[in-house]
Amino acid sequence: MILLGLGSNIGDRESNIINAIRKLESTGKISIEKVSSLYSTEPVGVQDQPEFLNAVIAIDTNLSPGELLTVCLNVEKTMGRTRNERWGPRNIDIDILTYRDVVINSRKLCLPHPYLHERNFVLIPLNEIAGEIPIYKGMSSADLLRDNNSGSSVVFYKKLELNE
Ligand code: GSY
Repeated sequence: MILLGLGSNIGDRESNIINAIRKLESTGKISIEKVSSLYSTEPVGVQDQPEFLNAVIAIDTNLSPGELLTVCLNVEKTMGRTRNERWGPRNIDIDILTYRDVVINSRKLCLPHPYLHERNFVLIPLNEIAGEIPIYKGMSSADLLRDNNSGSSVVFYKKLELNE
């Protein structure tokens, strides 16, 4: 399974996430298989910034991990994403969380995503669409959430409707 995390905390956050998913699909190289709900999430890292909306999607593609990263970065760029502060606010963020069972540790890309297992804003939406998939040391999001009840606040916001 290939899982992407999406987040936004500037502007129309819901439209930003929907537009990003549509743009990924409109490349013609990515099919969207599952989409989680949107969650309102407490900022992690720099805390003095607006709340995020986060979602996780499952996709399929013949793109390699590196090619997929390029597509994600291009979508961010076409949406006007500028990379200012490392952990700061952003209109859109698209992270590759897992790419099947591929492991990569390069300067440009680490797979699985290195913070995947400790971020409630990823684990909770991921658990909605792929709760049984091993994502970290053989553990699933369901296992990780069971062991971790001290994380940052994540609250259901609304179902994500792509066809409106
Ligand atoms: O790495 C994703 C960007 N990001 C987020 C996010 O998407 N959601 C929350 N809640 N906090 C975050 N901190 C960073 S950086």
